[in-house]
Amino acid sequence: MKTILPIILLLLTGCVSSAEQVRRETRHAWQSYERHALGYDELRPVSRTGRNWYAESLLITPVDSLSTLHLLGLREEAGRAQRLVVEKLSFDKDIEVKNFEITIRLLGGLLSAFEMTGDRNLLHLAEDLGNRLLPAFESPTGMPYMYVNLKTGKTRGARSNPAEIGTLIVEFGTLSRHSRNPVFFEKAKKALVELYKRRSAIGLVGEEIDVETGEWVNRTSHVGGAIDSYYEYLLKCAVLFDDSDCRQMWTESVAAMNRHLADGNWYGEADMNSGARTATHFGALHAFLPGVLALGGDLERAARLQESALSMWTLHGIEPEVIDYSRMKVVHAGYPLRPEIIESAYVLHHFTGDPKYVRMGRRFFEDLIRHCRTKDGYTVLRDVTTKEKGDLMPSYFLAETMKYLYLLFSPPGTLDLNKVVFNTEAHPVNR
Ligand code: DMJ
Repeated sequence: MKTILPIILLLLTGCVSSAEQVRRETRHAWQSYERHALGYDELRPVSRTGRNWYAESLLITPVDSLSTLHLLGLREEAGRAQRLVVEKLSFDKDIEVKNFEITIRLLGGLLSAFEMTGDRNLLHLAEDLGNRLLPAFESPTGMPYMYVNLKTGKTRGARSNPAEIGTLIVEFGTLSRHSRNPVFFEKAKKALVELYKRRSAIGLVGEEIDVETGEWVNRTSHVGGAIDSYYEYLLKCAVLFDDSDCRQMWTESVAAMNRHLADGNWYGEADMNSGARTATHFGALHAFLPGVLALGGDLERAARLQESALSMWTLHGIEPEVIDYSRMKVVHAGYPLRPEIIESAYVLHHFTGDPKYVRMGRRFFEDLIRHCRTKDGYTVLRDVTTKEKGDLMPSYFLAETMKYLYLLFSPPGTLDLNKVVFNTEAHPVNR
């Protein structure tokens, strides 16, 4: 029964619209969390247990799921999630958290749900969290430390990377707007500018930098994990806040990226100073780029790169974490339920109207059901070549993967992409 259930579900697809199916699967994932991991940060769907990121729970899955549950009209589930968050979530905890992850999942999730519902309890939680994260920016350069203690404000982790330094302004800027306190926007913008100022003569950034000395520790440049959403937020800062500095930084950065990292129909790795190719790797995280290129107006490059990403997905019937595109061989075989390729299909569909992106999404969804669905939610794969399952449903599966699938299959009026900007965790905030 275990193995035929996904097939039965796929056979039923003819009778129900794709968007409705995504709603049902989202309900399945959320209710599985409620059943086996309620109160924990994340669900382990195979062992049917919960896990926390730190010594105490920050309700990461409930907060990260809020905007999706509201958007999909899962009213009862959204109500339960929101009550849990409002009644139980407190940031007054002596724990050291990752500034970037907590910002994109919790600050972004709270602010987006506040905008959707008007529930000021969510804004108060966001303000409290924002204030507790602020000490992270107290480095000699203004670029944030990687970790901050929520109670004491003690920081740690001077070695950081462009993604963790530069992926804060959508959330901190939105918090400034709602709290009428400019300090959040100012700190996040300074971090972004200080990082940009340290780009190389050919306009690239590296993979690791010391926020105290401002010196690069690793000079490898690419568009994958550790750098990816830095580029995303340069553009989204320009779009969301109509910020001319961000617009200029994006324009110059995307030109350098296209010049030195683009490699045929892929984007590879290069030395940030010389531009010399250092590896021909591309992966699930890199697959955010077609969506960002499309948002930036370069539909042609975006469409070509999305076709490359699709060929990575179809190599083994579901997407590996990293491949070597020169040989089309898997380098890292896991699939942690990542959303980026689906997000890009959704954004490209919005801008082009081309139905091939809906067909692409249909394929992603069916493969997810086939390989990652369990009786109690969805799980990561350890290896896409063998389809061996792991035991985790990361919170971004509900925040992002299911939301972008739903939006891709829904009528255009469901959410107007011209009126919102998605943070990197898929929480929409109003322009
Ligand atoms: C999410 O937390 C965010 O999308 C982040 O920018 C990258 N990693 C995960 C999803 O893959």
